[in-house]
Parts: sequence; structure tokens; C-alpha cells
Amino acid sequence: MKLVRFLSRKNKKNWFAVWLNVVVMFGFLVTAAQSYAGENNADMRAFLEQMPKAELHLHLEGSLDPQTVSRLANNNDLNFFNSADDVKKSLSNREPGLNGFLSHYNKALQVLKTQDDFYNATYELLRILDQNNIIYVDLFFDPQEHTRRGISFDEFFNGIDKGRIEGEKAFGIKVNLIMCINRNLSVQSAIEALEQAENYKDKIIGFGMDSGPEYGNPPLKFKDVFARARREGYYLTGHHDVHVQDSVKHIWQSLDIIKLDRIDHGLDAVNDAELVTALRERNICLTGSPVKRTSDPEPQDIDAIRKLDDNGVCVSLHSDDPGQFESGYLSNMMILVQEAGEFSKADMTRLMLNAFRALWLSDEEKKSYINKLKTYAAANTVVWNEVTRTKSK
Ligand code: ES4
Ligand code: ZN
Repeated sequence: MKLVRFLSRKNKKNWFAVWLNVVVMFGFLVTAAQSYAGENNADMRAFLEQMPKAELHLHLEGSLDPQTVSRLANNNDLNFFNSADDVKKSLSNREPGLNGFLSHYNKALQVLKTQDDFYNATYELLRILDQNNIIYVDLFFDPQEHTRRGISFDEFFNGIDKGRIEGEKAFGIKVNLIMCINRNLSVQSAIEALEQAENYKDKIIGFGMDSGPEYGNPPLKFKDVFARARREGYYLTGHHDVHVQDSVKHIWQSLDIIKLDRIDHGLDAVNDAELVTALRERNICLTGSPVKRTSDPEPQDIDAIRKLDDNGVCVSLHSDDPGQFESGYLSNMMILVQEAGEFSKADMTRLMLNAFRALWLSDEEKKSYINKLKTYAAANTVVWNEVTRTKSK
């Protein structure tokens, strides 16, 4: 009250002093809030970057960045993609949707020609994965895309395998390989790929299906091929991209008839409550990949991921084609997803726990990976019961 009386004496100088104080205080509060938020962001980013990770959905061919694509094109005397800008233009000018992306992808992968190219691509990829603190990777490759260009299975596979072995040693990452058949090609071609892989069966953990379009090429098309791959000892997985016509019906086929062990993408399952229950009860994990394309303001399908996670489905985050999507490698993608979805540290840890749950390893090996994540969570004061959403005893 004293202040009001004092001021009401029309003391202009003092009015000015109060006003100045208010402005200064406001500025101070704003700066403090900004710096607190900045520190928080930096803290969250460091938490995500340093988290021990499993990458389960990554195409070797999609790891080639524009510089690498153009360098290989020049080395191999190809008359396309002779500069990184050519590659970037092709990426940004592509038709929207999966088919537009695949026509870029299928052209860019043609720069891989020699065994050394495959070796280098694999080895250099593992170097980057290590920088992302990835300790386990299931790596996809597309045999038919190479054999159809006249490169034998033996030729390219030995390059990938050498890169895998040396990369494992140099970077301490465990690598398993998954061969993917192209759903757009014939059943006969898929069988041939399976037969060509015969000699390398012990070096390939999984048999998958990718490429597109999915509509018109449902999982049922390859029912007998998947059955044969199962008999030969492969784990089975398959792509079910998002926003695809009939995708829910296709995911049901993959679950009930093909009996896949895991599903790549598959986030459209969120639209079918019974399917959500089936995925949860049968413990079939979805390797989500909310990539960000140049025109997207943020990674896609954050709401689907949240809803599936809230409903107890084992869904995880992966980078898919990190050399070609703006979301890049896994650390960066996790940062984008966390920011867009405002997920907590416990939420982000659970999404990574799901990846370790989805591994095709013995229970003991899985437990040892999960313990690494658990130790990391504890060191960062993340409460494990909040990660697993179980009540404390
Ligand atoms: C792919 Cl279906 C699909 N999506 C993303 N990347 C790919 N590479 C091969 N098939
Ligand atoms: Zn993929």
C-alpha cells in the first residue's frame, strides 16, 4: 500500500523505475525458463544418444547416403547420380508414397557393384551404428535386386559377410542378417533367392519380405515360400507399410496363416481393436519406423505408436533407410519422436526395451542385453517400473 501511495504522488521517475524493474524481471524469467528448457532438451538428447540400442529395421541398401551413392556411381562408370546433388534431387522430386521412394531406392542401390562395394557399405554402416550406441543390429538386404543385375548371390553376400565379421570385431556390435524377398517379383524368383542362400543359411537369421506395392502382393502370395523358409530354419518377418490399402487384412494373413515371428512397420494395426489384442496376446512385435521425409514437419505415425504402446503392443523405433530419409540414424530419429510425442524418458526406454524383447536370441542373451538397458536407465534415474508399467512390489 505504501508503494501505491508513494507512486500515486505522481512521481513519474518512480513509475519509470517500477516499470523498468518489471521489464527486467520478466526478461530474467524468460531467459531462465529458456535456459531450463534448453538444458532439459540437451539432457534428453544426451540420454537418447547414449542409450544402448538395438536396430531391427534397417536396409543395407537404404543406408547409402547421397555422397556415397555418387562416389560409387562415378567409380563404377555409371551414367547417373554423378553428383550428390543429383541424388538429393531425385530424393526430393520423387513421387509421394512408398512407390515413389522405392523407384529412387531401386535405382540408387545399383551403384553397388563389386564385392568390395558391399563390404565397404556394410563396414561403414557398422561404424555409424556404433556412433549411435547400437549394440545389436538385424540388417536387411535385398538379394533379388542384385542378382537381377547379374551379380551372383555368392559375390555380394561374401562382401556383406566380410563387412559384418570385421565390423563386429572393430565396433563390438552383434550383427544378424535378414534376406528380404521383393513382394513385387514372382514366387519363382523368391524360391530361387531362397535356393541361392542355401550355402549361407547358417549366416542368415531371418527371411523377410519388402518392396512394393503391397496392394496386389499380399503375404498369401508367398505362403509356400515362407513355409519352406520356416522349414529351413529361418525366423520370419515381413513389411506391412503404413496407410496401405487392405493392410489390416494383410497383417491378419501374416499373423494367422504365414505365422510371421515379427512384423516390420505394421502400425495400421492400430485401426483394428481385435488385431491390437492379437498382437499383444501373441507377443508379435512391430518394428515401427516413423521416418521423416523432407516435406514432413515431424516423424509420421507418432499417435499410432503411442496408442499401440498404451495398449501393451510390443512396438519399437527404427531407422529403415537412414541414408535416404531426413530422420537419419536411430539416435536422431529417437530425438525427433520424443520431441514430437513429448514422450518421457521411461517411455523412450520402454520403446527400446521392446526392441530388445523382439530379438531372435536365446532368453539368456536377451536378458543380458536388457540388463544393459536396465543399468543405463538406473544410472539416469529412470524408474524401471515406469518403463515396464508394472506395479512395484
Ligand atoms: C522397402 Cl517396403 C520398403 N520400405 C522402405 N525401404 C525399403 N527397402 C526395400 N523395401
Ligand atoms: Zn523397411
